[in-house]
Amino acid sequence: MLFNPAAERMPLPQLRALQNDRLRAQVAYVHARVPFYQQRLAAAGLTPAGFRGLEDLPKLGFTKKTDFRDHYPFGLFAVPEAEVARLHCSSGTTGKATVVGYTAADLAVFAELVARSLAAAGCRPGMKLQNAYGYGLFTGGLGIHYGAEKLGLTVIPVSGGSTDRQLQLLQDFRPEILCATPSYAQVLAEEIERRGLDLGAINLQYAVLGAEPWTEAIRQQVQAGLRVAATNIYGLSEIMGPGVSQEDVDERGTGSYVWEDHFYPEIVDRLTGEPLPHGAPGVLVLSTLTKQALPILRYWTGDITHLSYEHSGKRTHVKMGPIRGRADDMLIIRGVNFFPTQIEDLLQHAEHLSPCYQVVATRRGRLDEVAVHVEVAAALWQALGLGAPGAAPGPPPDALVRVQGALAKKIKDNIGLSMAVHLVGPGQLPRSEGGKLNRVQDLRHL
Ligand code: ADP
Ligand code: K
Repeated sequence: MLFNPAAERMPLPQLRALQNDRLRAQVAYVHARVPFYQQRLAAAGLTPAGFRGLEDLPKLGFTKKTDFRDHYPFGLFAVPEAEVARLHCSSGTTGKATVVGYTAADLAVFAELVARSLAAAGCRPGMKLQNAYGYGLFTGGLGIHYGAEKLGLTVIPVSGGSTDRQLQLLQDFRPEILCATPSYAQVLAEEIERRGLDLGAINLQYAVLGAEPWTEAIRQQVQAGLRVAATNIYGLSEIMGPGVSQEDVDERGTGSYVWEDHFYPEIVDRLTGEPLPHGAPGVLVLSTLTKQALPILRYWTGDITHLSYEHSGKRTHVKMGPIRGRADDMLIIRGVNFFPTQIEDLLQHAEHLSPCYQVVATRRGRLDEVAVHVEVAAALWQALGLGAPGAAPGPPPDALVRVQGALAKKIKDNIGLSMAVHLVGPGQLPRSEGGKLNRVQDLRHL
């Protein structure tokens, strides 16, 4: 189902014309209202009257997270405080929270784009949605909430965490849809299995997962464990919140539609900042086209992905690939660029291992070392008669040594780095407590 077919299927020439009109208006608007952008435009030799549109956009520098911090809390806002209908903060994965604001009209667009996203995920009016995204300053909870209402869903605003309650509500209220971080959806799937709950008593059909990077390995685990079709929702507070892009349930694995009538995406080189052609991986840079309270031009998301129209299906808008990590998440180990999610890709095809892992980077002398901790699949653990997963380990059985060696070799062959592989029992690694899970510890610079 398309929530807004006229917008979602707009022919490309018309979409481009709309973007140009909206961008020119947004540039004139920030020039008149936001000193920060007035200076930026002047520094780039641009005037609102002379600004031609998309073709002039790369002349502007980037807006970065530090710009939000330098203008904390409301310095980048384009409207008087009294016109701000709501404030949110980013969840602060990378330092001090940044403050964002919305007018009533911004909130209406936010709700519409989340409604579009949920419709693309398979949700239809009349269904119930259990919202396990965190409510509060984080944009996830309320962002999903109002979009779900706009689509005509019944919202169960449970927020993140409280696994007992989540499972109870899934059984008692029988929602068709779950919204959660992928790592928390994994936790719910595992708990259902561990407690031996009957999947028949749970009515889920769709899971809409986002707020942190995830991969096909996790998709498979969640889809099997919750018996759902799981799609990706992407967004960030600085631009809006969840619903900047969304994967279609029938086109899973081919990327997420960026709602191009409201956001203009570019991919740039992470070192030079130069725009890259479609298909090339780089940093996603987003410009808002219709924001009132906090219009942002060329926001450096730090997220690494690529764009492509090749896989367009039901809609004309561009698709972005999965986030391969953040530019600032990338580890450079002994000169090799490495995203921890590459480990996840390998685990997808590793027999006898679960997709629960942790990567720890340390430095011995001048040499970077990486240790990968992975959970053994419960089936193998039991078959080997290894007992309680947390018990003091005896000498590992040959079967485990072989599994460990196979993964170490795979890592070396595919990533080009030798890493120490440590296998642990099922359930031994940290789990999401309802929010984001950090699978990477970089201890090299402590
Ligand atoms: P923070 O930067 O503090 O996490 P937000 O809470 O606004 O701020 O989160 C936005 C970021 O979360 C994005 O820039 C991206 O790194 C990550 N993110 C959000 N959705 C996804 C997703 N579907 N896949 C991968 N990463 C995502
Ligand atoms: K996030």
